[in-house]
Formats: sequence, C-alpha cells, structure tokens
Amino acid sequence: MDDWSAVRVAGSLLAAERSRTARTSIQHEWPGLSLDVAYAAQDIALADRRARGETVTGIKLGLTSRAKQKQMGVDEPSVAWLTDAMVLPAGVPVPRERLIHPRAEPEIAFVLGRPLAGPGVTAATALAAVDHAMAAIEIIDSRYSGFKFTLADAVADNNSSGVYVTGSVIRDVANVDFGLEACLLEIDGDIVATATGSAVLGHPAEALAFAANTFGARGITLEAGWVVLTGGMTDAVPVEPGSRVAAHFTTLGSITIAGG
Ligand code: OOG
Ligand code: MG
Repeated sequence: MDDWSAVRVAGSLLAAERSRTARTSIQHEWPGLSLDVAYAAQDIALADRRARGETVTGIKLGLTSRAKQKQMGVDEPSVAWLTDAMVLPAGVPVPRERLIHPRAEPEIAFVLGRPLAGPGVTAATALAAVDHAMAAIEIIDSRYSGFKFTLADAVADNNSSGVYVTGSVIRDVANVDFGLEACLLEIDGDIVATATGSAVLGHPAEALAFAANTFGARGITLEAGWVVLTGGMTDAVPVEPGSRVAAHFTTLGSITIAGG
C-alpha cells in the first residue's frame, strides 16, 4: 500500500481542484486517512490558499441535516474553511469554469459579533455570540467523482467547498425563530425541496455550537466578523448550465443565482 501523509492528501485534492479533475476516494486507497489526518490536510490546504493571497472569511458546517447525511451516506457533521475566493457576489452566475460538478444547497448563515471558542459552547451561548443572520446558497463542488466519499474524504476536501452567496436581508437574531425559518428551493420555477431550520441539527445554533467545539478541540477560536454557513437544509441539487436556482426563506428573503 502506498504511504500517504496529510501533505500528500492536501496536495492531491488541491491539484484536483486546480485542474477540475475529480478523483476517487482517498480513504479507500489509503485507510490511514483518519479524521485527524483529514483535518490536518484541511489546514495544510488552507495554508496553501493563504499563501496564494486568500483570507479567511469564516467557516462552514457539512452534513448537519438528515437530508444531506442520507444523500451523501455519512451520518456525522463536520467543519471546514471559507475564504474570500469562495465569495460569490449577488447577481454573479455560478463560475462553472472553476468548478467540476456544482450543486446548490440553501443554508442559514450567521455572522459572529464576538469570538467564540469551545469546548463547552451550547446552542444558547453560541447564539449569544451571533451579530446577525442571513440567507445563503452554497454551491458545493466535490473533488471526488460522483460526490462519492467517506466522512474523512469530505473533511480532507474542505467539505466540498466551492462558492457561496449570502442574501441581502440582514436579521437580528432576536427577531427570528431559526428552528421554524422555512426555505423553498426552486429550480427553473419548480419547487424541488423544502425544509425548516430545525433540519439543521434541530436548530442552526446547534451547528454553530458544534463548530465552535470542533474547532476549539484543535485550539482554533471562531473570530468576530466570520460568516458561519450552518449546513445545507435540503438535498443539494445539481446546477445545470442555463438554469436558475432560487432559495426563498420565510424572513431571511430570497436569493437567485444563474447556473452559468
Ligand atoms: C459535503 C459538504 C456538505 C453541507 O452543507 O452539508 C456541505 C457534500 O455534501 O459534498 O457543505
Ligand atoms: Mg453546505
């Protein structure tokens, strides 16, 4: 069996991203890919992105809803990094030229008003650190063929990060019941999926607490100003060229993206 390392895992996935060429599961090839090694690979890839001038804008949760866990065959949430290169400004089409096989998922996004560090963070203390909330659509893009991966594979691949767009409606957290916040996902005029915020670990603030505790275990504090994508509420849907994806939320407004 080939001897891999976190550096080699990160290098293989960054190369796949750059060349827009999907590869097969690394964990199947190298069972030594533990969750710890996968997070180490994630951090090595982040250092590479930073060396190329990117800055951290926040973090994202992966696989926090049953819909997503069932779709991907993974039953545990995880966390990953967001950088400014992943920000898609409102009105800009999906940058297909940078992506392999984009899928869209609606999410509730929080912006932190103060730092948050685990362990011991609860949904209540997590929510108290949030400055405001927004709707988001994340365009995920796995570096694995057919989005076929294990949890460790996905973590090593920065949880299929692609690009993300946030909505223009800014809500004070005191004014929204995030468990009841509903979302309709629309493709070319058809509603293809619906969910409420409770789909995300019971409440999106639970996802934020999970993120603070998971990063905290690695000695990382979530910083004020960071965006937190709390995880896809529904199945992720493939984004076809020429299509139009929209997400409509009860109080967080709507976001529309052209498929490119
Ligand atoms: C893994 C990334 C998941 C989410 O919101 O669940 C993610 C995947 O499904 O490819 O971003
Ligand atoms: Mg997501």
